[in-house]
Amino acid sequence: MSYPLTRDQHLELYYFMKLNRALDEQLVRLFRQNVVVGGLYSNLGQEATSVGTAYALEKRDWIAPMIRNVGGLLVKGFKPRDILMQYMARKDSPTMGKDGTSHFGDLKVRHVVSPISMLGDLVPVMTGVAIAGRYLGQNIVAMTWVGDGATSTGAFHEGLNFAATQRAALVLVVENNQWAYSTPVAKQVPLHNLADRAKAYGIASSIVDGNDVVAVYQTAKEAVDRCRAGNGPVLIEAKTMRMKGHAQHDPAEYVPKEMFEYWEARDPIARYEKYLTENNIWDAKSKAGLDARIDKELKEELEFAEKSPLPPPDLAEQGVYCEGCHTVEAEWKRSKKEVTPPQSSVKPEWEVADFGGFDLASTISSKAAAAAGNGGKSAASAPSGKSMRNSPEPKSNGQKASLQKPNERPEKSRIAEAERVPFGRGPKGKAGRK
Ligand SMILES: Cc1ncc(C[n+]2csc(CCOP(=O)(O)OP(=O)(O)O)c2C)c(N)n1
Ligand SMILES: [Mg+2]
Repeated sequence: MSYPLTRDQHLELYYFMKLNRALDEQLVRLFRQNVVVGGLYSNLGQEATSVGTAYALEKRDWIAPMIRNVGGLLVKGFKPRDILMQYMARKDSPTMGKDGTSHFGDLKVRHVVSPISMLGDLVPVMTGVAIAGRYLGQNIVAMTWVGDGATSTGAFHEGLNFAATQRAALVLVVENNQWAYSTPVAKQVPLHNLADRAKAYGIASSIVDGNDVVAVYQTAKEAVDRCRAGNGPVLIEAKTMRMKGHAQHDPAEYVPKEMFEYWEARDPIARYEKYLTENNIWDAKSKAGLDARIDKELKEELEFAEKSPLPPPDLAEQGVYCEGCHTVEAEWKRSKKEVTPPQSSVKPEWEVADFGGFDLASTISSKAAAAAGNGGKSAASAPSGKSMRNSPEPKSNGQKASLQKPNERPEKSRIAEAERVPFGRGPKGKAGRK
């Protein structure tokens, strides 16, 4: 599916990517001047992934960024001053100087959940955000990003399984930037495409060229729309490259020189500039105008950040615990009656798709099995009692790939006449009913 972008939107994508990079470079200068208080993690080379995915969201939607998603923060409405002051631990920063890196969010206005440093933990958290939004009738989509390394954590897998089971409106962007600290992907995942992780959870997935901002946006928009329509989570693998070391302390000497050269030739901003020129979306004058605007804005933002003082010592003991400093209230977008009894009441006995046996005919009446289209035969008919699943490798040419649809769910009709079995949740006396 194609989602046309207007000229203004095209230029806005450029603005955010270029601002992301300029801010990155500014932060490096500040780090070297020793005014950045914590660690600094470069976004260089990943601007298209971060900006293009977040750009597919609406104002009501939620994000949870990680260290390389400053682009997403800018798209969601944070100003460079917020990010600068945060890294400089200034009093006027979003955390009032209490955190020296990226741990800040905005639950009220911009719908940004603060990053969690434990890799993968945002997957279950954002699944919860998506489910809460559905419960409250908000029709929101939740998006978060994980690195290639983070896809090997337990929380990633638990979270994704939970999201899939709940059919949560979660867009999970796997930023495959080829490295987790000094570990290349092939040394920690036995898969070529990380999008294949989705297969284990029966959810849709896509692979996209993460350095092509238009392709990233198109892929993300399709995923966001799919989620909003209630079709369950989508995993997007964006193939990109971390163009610096893990953080400022790391010169990335373990990365082959040729690999940097390969990705340098695919720089997302240089590529997009060429695209804008070749498609007559801008000319030299409009480019110069945008660059000058970014330059001016960043200077003003830096000036503001530098004027902000360091926090006074007594602030350290304030705001540690909430003592009524803010209210936590659900934003209901539908009548509570819909989710409280009697409307919300469900049958006290679960419906099951099948009984889970190897031989379907043993658990589903032959009439129901015939309705499922196998003429009453067992679905698993290998003579040896073994079955084999075909799982073809998804093709990727590095461009936006079409969405891989999840496995089909079992048809309800297949269980229409199946006998009920004890389930442990039925009302007294009914459990075990035939
Ligand atoms: C659960 C957990 N294990 C280990 C770490 C330490 N750690 C921080 S960043 C990082 C590498 C992350 O690599 P990746 O997920 O690919 O993200 P990238 O840095 O490439 O964006 C590690 C191992 C952590 N924060 N959390
Ligand atoms: Mg990585």
